[in-house]
Amino acid sequence: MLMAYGSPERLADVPAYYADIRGGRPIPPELMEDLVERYRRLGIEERSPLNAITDETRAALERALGDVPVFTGMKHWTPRIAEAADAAVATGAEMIVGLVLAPHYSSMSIAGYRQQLEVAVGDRAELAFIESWHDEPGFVDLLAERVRGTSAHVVFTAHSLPARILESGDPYKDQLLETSQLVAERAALETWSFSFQSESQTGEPWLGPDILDHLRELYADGVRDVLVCPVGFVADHLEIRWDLDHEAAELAEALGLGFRRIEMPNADPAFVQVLAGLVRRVLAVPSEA
Ligand code: FEC
Repeated sequence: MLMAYGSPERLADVPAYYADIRGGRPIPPELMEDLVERYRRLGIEERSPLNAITDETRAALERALGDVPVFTGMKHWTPRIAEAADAAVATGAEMIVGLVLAPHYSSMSIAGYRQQLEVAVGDRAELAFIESWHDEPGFVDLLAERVRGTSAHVVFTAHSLPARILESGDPYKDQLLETSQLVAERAALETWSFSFQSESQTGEPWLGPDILDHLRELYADGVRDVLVCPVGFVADHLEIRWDLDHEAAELAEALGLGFRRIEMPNADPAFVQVLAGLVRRVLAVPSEA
């Protein structure tokens, strides 16, 4: 079961999608309008590029695994995790491996995928859930390859979360810093830092620094060229194509700061091999290599 956040398939789906993310909490109309506008400006009218990427990754993973069927289940859109679990059980699966297309564990992210999958599978099959893969050597290598040799200051980023997660000892931030450190070491980077991105307006403090403040600080410290490596995401979606490629890039331009980001792993064969390795390990299927 390859799980992802999910994206509205059409512009008309955005209100229902946002309502799902909010889990029943009311949505101020201006936030709804703002979200619809962001999707519109990305050119999403009738088809979502994010969902297409997830499906491409699913198909490539299935090919890489040989005889193991792979289903996609979305946390906030269709096909839902529950529908995908039903489809997997219907094929007679006795064991389901849960893998999320997000490498770092948090009680506010991965735990939600796990809960949806556990409820959906019930006692119909055995469940093996991969909680995090933030230090997976192949993943670290793949990112290191994309930043190696740069003369720019590398900024690693990930989705922010409400700061209260730290009070309960949530490993999210530590895992993000560990991935960043591992990639920086593997690529022998001279200068790097970490910042969060994509904070939501929920009325409570979120983890920082936010990338926009961070870019201003870097510029004030004399940095003139930045390469962003979003370690907390693996695909081109709203948070990459709007928050980084539009918002952050626009600020950098206004500051006079050179700004680029790495290509996301998406369905890159090397990345699919990393995912296949994680699944094989759980299934104890020997690698073909
Ligand atoms: O491209 C797309 O259509 C979907 C992009 C997308 C990804 C994503 C990943 C993560 N989120 C995480 C946490 C939160 C929390 C809230 C929240 C809100 C939103 C909204 C949109 C959205 N997220 Fe997201 N997230 C994506 C999209 N996210 C749209 C609602 C509008 C907005 O705030 O901008 C706040 C919920 C609330 O209000 O109660 C918390 C985390 C990840 C990375 C892990 C993962 O991928 O699961 C953590 C991709």
